[in-house]
Amino acid sequence: MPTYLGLDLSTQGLTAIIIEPQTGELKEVSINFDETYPEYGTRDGVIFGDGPDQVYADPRMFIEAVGDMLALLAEKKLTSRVTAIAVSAQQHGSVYLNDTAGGVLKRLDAGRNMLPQLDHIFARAIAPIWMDSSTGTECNEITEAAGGIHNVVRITGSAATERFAGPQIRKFWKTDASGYEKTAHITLISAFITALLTGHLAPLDAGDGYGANLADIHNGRWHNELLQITSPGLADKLPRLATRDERAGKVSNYLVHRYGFQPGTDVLIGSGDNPSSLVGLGLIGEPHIKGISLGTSDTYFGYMRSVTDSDRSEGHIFGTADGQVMFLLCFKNGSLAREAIKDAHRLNWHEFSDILLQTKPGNQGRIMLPFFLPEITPVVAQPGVRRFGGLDPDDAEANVRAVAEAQIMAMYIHSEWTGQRPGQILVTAGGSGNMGLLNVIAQVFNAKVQTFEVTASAALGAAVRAAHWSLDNRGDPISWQKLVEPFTRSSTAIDILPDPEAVRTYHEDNGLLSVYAACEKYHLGLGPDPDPIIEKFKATFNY
Ligand code: XUL
Repeated sequence: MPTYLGLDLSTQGLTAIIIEPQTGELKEVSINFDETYPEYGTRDGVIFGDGPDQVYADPRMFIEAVGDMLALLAEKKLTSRVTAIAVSAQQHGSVYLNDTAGGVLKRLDAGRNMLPQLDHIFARAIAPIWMDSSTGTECNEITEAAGGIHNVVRITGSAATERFAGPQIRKFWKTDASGYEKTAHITLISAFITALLTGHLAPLDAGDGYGANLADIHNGRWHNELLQITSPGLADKLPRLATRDERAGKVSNYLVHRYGFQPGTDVLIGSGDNPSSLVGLGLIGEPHIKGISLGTSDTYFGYMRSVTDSDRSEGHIFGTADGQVMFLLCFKNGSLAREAIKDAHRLNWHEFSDILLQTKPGNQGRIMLPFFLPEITPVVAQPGVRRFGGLDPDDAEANVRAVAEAQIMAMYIHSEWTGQRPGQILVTAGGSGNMGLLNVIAQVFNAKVQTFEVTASAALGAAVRAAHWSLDNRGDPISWQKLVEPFTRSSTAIDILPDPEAVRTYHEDNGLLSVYAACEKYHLGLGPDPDPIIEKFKATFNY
């Protein structure tokens, strides 16, 4: 029976999921970057540059990981029945190739590892990734040249954003003109990994491609004016943009001979991990239920029926596998901030979760702004942790509650522009096993929360995209929801429901949401000292 392979290259590792829709069988294999490739010197999968704003990866590590993963799958005899493959990857990371790349990819010798053969295809040794925030100047330049922030949001779905490929490319051109000159192709990680599978350069999907500040989300094409503003000759260096799932090609002879794939195996265009998670959670076509991914980054996302223009500076619109759009908000200090608090107080994850289950919502008005790294939402350039309302840095319980409440309240507050509040939220990725955190989400969003046994929803989404396209192509179409259903068994016996008393603590007049918003505004220089609001909270809730 046919199987379908999804590969997700995330910030910290590579995961493969193979699904067999007819039997509902699923296999998962993972490689962790720090543990497996210590020679690259990564910390949590990434390499920091001169400051906390410079974050990149070595694309050669990605090649090693893909080769090792395919070898592992072959060893487990999982490759020969694969009918189609799709890639998911951390979004925004840009990869710079020279003009030998196309030819070298085509002529890989199946008797040798991939990396030594591909070592010389790079025009830039590093791939700046989504955690990089070193392009503030370039964002300002692009915004000004494009006639202001509202123009950029209206055209590209996002304000000029530091981690996006456009500002990153502009910085590369400004700081290394000869490196830029030698660059024949600029692609994103999802399309780069796809090219390793097909043996030729791949188109870029709109799920990842719209996250570059270079495309017009209204027609799905690169936007000429923005390309010209960004850097000279950029149009010739970018791949074609595809607005819905399509085939990128067949697996290369290299994959057939080295790893035992069948010669006709289809490879889809790749996509970002968030658009892939949307698929893996069964949210394609479903505008009323939203997703939260608690991975390295925390993200909040949902399917949209149409693009809504708004006066916003935050959040993004990306394309989806079915040619529509989704919204997304990204928070960089996700699991890394939770982990920093957990480690500072010498706790394990069980204890962290128990504290959240046992302590009272509202934390007596004590607030933390957990910006351990520069933050994406809201934009915070200078990292630093701030405490308000008498939060004692040594009080483990109060700090655990403060970090969790801050993160989820920020998610709630900054997603107001997306419109309708969900009655149900599906939570995925590593943090989704943390019951305490799930409870905080249910209370702050006043919504039912569900989680699943398979927490790698991006890899699952990639496998489902492969299956959906393949079955459709064979004239045997099946709905997204039906395909996902067998693989989304709930991980808890009961759904997590909001508790009305707790909801009141956040939402009532003078509730904690207003306290958090005031603290954040104050920190950003946009509002007065929040002390009076903290006092009002305490008076309202009898502290
Ligand atoms: C989304 C984003 C992150 C990465 C992490 O815009 O930057 O969620 O995709 O993998």
